[in-house]
Amino acid sequence: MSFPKGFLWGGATAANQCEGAWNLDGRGESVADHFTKGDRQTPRYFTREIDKNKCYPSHEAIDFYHHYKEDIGLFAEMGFNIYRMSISWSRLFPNGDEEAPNPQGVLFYKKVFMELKEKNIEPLVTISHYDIPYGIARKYGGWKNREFIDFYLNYCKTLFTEYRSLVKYWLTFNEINVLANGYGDIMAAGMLPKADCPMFYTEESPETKSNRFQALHHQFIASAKAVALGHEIEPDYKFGCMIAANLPYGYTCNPDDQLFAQREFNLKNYFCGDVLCRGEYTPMARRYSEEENISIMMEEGDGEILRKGAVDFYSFSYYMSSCVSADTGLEGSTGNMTEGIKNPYLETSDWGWQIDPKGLRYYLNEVYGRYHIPVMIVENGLGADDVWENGEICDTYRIAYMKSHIEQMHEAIKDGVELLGYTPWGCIDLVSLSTGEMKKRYGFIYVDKDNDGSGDLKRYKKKSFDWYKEVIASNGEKALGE
Ligand code: BGP
Repeated sequence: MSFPKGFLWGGATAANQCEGAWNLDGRGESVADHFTKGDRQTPRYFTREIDKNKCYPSHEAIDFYHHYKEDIGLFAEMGFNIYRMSISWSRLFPNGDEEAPNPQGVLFYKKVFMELKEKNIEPLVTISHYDIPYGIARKYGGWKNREFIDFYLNYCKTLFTEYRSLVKYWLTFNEINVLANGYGDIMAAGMLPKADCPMFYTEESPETKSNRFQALHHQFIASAKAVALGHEIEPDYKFGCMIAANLPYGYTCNPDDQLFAQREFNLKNYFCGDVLCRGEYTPMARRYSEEENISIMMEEGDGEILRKGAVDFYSFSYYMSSCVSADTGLEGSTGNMTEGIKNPYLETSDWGWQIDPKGLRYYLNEVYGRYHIPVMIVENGLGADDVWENGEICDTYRIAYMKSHIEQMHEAIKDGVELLGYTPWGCIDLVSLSTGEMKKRYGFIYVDKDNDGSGDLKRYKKKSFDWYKEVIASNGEKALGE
């Protein structure tokens, strides 16, 4: 009944959403430090200058920088054997284009990795999680500039050599496909607008679209080169791509809806997956680029670089599914940087994301069926407004969400999927990416900090903490029973 021996159970965070200490010990500004707080109704804003009258959640976040020992202690208490975290690039390279890293930054992550090692927790490190040094974004125009590849590789070289004996699993770019899916010019590509504007604002023109795909191409090359470099430095390193799972169901059995869904699935997952896992742009990607008038400048030799830098495993974030239809007049729904049509069979979270555990099994089968390489779920979870009642947070809704997803993971394993591990998102409460709030919580661990910035950052265990601990101790069995 349980999961395969050695299954990796843990949790996931990202530096800009948990670390804080944004200007300490030589760290430079990151693009993420320029996003203000929003909420479900109010978008986050990007401001070119830091405005003292505005709130920027990444500046303090949950102050993991000063609480890492305590937090890792709590992860160890739950029994984690893996912890997904990211490195703040500008903590190591304050502007991004320095030759040598900031020694205090190098030391900080060394201490974090040592702490994990002592607790027998394997780090899974995202090299770039929406966290680009502001200096190079401003000076070189972001990832559409090919020079970014060298800055990134210099950063990777530092990571791969400094932490050689401490890290084995690496992810090159978080949710790399957001660029292909029309999001993240500022956040994921560091292409800064001339004036302050909402974080997800994209002034769409043939030029901005081409810039986005150009930036994506450079990230593909950077990823492939990083994989090759990493394998050269340490053959035991394992690299994964990281894709935001996008699961669009055709709304009806009208063949037009089904074709639409298939095309969406391909473009939103396999466009990037094929380049990263197979080292090639598939014909479907080429047709799309032609139809959409997207021009991507490639250099001679790029094809070979991509082929030599294929990843070792496929990892993804999964929160929900959506529906699509050729009929445009249907009621819409929102989600993790995706839009679609409301599915009448599914419930939604308080933030409107459609909860679909069976979709996770479907997705696992799809991607494993295509690539035949091991798979890892590196984000999943329920963002909810947790409330204290009688001195505790009784998050049974989170337990139900996780249980239903773990059950479907187990089914997928029985289907034959080689699933390596599971690191649910925001294992400790942290800043929400899309809204910048603290109110949208994912954790097993509650952090005393509110939307208005009040709170003493004290950590508390929620009911889900003990439940997940039992899940891990039983290698999953606890989640499979009644
Ligand atoms: C993913 C990001 C994460 C994370 C998560 C949840 O897209 O990789 O950084 O935040 O979504 O999203 P949110 O924080 O908006 O609820």
